[in-house]
Amino acid sequence: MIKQYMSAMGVEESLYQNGNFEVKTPIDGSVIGKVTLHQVSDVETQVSNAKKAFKEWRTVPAPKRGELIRLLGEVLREHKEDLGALVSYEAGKIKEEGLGEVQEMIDICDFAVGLSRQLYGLTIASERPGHHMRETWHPLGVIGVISAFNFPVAVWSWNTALAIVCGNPVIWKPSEKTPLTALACQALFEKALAKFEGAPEHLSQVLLGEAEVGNALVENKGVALVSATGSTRMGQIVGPKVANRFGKSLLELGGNNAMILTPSADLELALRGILFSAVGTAGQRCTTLRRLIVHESVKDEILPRVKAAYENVSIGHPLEGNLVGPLIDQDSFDNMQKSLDNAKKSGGKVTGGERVLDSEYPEAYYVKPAIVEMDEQNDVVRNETFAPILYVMTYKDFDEALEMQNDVPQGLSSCIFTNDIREAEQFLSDSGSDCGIANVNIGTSGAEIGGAFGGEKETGGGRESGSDAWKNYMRRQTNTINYSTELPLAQGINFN
Ligand code: UN1
Repeated sequence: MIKQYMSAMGVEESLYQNGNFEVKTPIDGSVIGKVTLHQVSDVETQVSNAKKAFKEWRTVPAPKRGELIRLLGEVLREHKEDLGALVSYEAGKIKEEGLGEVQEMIDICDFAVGLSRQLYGLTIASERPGHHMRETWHPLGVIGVISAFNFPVAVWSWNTALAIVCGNPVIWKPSEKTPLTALACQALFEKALAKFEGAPEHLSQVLLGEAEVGNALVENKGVALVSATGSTRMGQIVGPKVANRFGKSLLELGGNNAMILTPSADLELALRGILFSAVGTAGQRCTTLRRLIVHESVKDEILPRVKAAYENVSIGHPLEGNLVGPLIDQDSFDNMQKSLDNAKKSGGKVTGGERVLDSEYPEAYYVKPAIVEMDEQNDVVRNETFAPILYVMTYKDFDEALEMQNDVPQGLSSCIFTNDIREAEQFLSDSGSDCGIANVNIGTSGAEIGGAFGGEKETGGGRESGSDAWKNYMRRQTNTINYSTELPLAQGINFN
């Protein structure tokens, strides 16, 4: 199976069959590939290759750079099914979500192509006669991308499509849990390159490895920007290391996303919003709905319906029409059980959460998504567990709900379901949700690529994907140009 997809995408067998690092599918725990990991010493080689590529690529006009990404978008359209299925095998996503992830890649390519003609700067009014001021944007340098298992291909594309049109080469260290999809993306990038003239070698490189290889990339002074997606713990290591060498970082870390469900809400809509956001991707999105803050008058109406919907959700092989696939591995399952135990100890009432299909798949971890009713938002709730656990808490007045929404260390995504315009606008106001993403009558997950994606506090502060996130991949320059025959000084200083 894997071979069929890999060869369709042009990945050489030697790259994923002869290595000594085993890649397992979360679907049944079997080995689906054997790759060779890079060594720490390979990092310097890749960085110096990338630096050479940078010198050439930055001189190619941006719209022409956009043409390469247009071709990448075409190749992705051609191989959407192959790559989508591979995402399912390697990350355990259901078919629809694997395809959806590839669609995000295609969308960001389209966005980046348009952007390649719109890397706009500013003209600024100068205070001096005969002077012009401008602000211009220039390619930044080597971009290091560190990505997580749960969006094994889209996160690479958000960074790479923008980095390339902005004039930069990319070195990508994917999660060690998902190296096959990374090799496939690299092969697809090379297919696009084959149709393009004038690109240097090593514009895109893949660096396979574990923490020490990632660390070498983070510490390498030749990497201008490190864009890292993963846990808050990882970000706490990466951020200070990059800052210490005055590099730039773009961090996309944990989320603890909430929905405020108000008395005026359309409950049918809310139910669907809860279901996709809380159990979709088996709770393994950084935008997964983890907290339901429901008005006390609505709880008894909505909760039985949520529980019934949870009972009906089909769990199983992600490519056989189910809605919930496996967790990524045993660690993930163990962490989920630990959080559920802690929740129980602190008074939580747990429904679901148990392992299922274990006789059919003894080496894989399928679970019933869990609902945990809590009396209060305690530290168990404040901690992000990357698994399908939805904590349910009630509120009395709206200010209390807002307070609870913001009273967690993370600040990625949030939403409110209401038909009351005052509540909706307050939620979106300066004193409302403190998250990078705040939605009305839409769940917390499944953001479109056109907006800036990311969040505040322990989420790391970075923004990638749409809006003006491209500015992360460029350096800003302020220019003052004197076209007069005088040399007036700013601030009216007389220096004669
Ligand atoms: C992630 O989980 O790392 O908004 C990214 C979403 C997707 C991206 C999630 N567009 O759910």
